[in-house]
Amino acid sequence: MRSAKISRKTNETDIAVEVNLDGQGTANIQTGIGFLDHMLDQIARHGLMDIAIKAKGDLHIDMHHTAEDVGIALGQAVKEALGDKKGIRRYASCDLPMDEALSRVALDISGRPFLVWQVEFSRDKVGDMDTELFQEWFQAFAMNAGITLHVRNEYGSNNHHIAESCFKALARALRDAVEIDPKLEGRIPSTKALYRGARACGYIQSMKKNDRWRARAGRGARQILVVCGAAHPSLVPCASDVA
Ligand SMILES: [Mn+2]
Repeated sequence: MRSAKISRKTNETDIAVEVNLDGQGTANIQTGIGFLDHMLDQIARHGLMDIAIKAKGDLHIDMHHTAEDVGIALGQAVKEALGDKKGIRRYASCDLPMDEALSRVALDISGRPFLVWQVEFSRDKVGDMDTELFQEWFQAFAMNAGITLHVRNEYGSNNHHIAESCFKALARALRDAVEIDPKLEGRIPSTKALYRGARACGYIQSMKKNDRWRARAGRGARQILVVCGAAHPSLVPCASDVA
């Protein structure tokens, strides 16, 4: 089971997070910010992961530290639960409608954190939460989960719907990207990892990239990284020791 527990305490917040990526969508979330709880519930429910969060933050100042630090801690928990990322689908996207609003998330569980945020709000607050904090939350989550994350609201007028459709789209895309792909048979979906693995086994002695990928196989190679004319190399079966 892919799960993790994170405890994170600073002068501003004290947060405990538990995540089970292979859960049922059970949420037990108390951040002290009602609307944020409602959003994180969506991630559990529509991401089909179990999430428990208890956060005590300096809400007497404002919601900034709590929203950001909950994003950090949940991101860290997801990253830890993913472990070596063996067998995951890695890429996913979701167009998610909510009444008049449509939001889109595309993500890559890449280990290269990045956030593209193209979402605008017409009000300062939704419920008790400052709308500017949604970007802070997504930024903190992407940086700490190690995810390349693009979020875009295509259209919509109701600010509650705009925010919620972003969180639900993230949930659905995460659910697909962390899913184990049976076709991968436990491999890490990265040519870099394939190359390192093959090299460690002595299957590959050297590899060059010029106008195309070429590799020289070591003794006893069953698979080799090539392939002619491809933008990226991949492992293919190999009968001889040179390809
Ligand atoms: Mn709602």
